[in-house]
Amino acid sequence: MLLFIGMSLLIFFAPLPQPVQIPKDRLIRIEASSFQFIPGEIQINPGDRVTVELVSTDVVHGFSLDGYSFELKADPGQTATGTFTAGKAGVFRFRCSVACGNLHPFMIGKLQVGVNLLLFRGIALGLLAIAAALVSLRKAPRRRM
Ligand SMILES: [Cu+2]
Repeated sequence: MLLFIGMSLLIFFAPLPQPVQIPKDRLIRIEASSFQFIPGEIQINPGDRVTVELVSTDVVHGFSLDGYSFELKADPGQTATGTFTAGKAGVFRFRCSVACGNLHPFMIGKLQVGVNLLLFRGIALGLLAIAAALVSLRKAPRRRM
């Protein structure tokens, strides 16, 4: 039992090496309309220099990226452009920063910088739990009728 607890702590907290990727220049075009961003999920690599083209197809929309001080605002039919360097790995939300209507608070997207380690750790923990369950089933004494 202690072995499994130790292994699960290791899986959860061990620093895993991020695969090294050569930073690239990226151009990402994001279409903003009430009340969504297209694409709503973006994956890039740490160190990438990202140029965002925010296009608004209806009313004024904003683009504010959590964790980075990066903001854009696009007028109707216009494109706003800005560049940032993805220096921090992790998952960051981006949201509309201009009140654009009823569902404005739900106008949110996701930027993933690097590999989703949490997902891998979760899968590993799940496999470990299955292994622990199998072992404890084998150890349980058999009862005779
Ligand atoms: Cu909005």
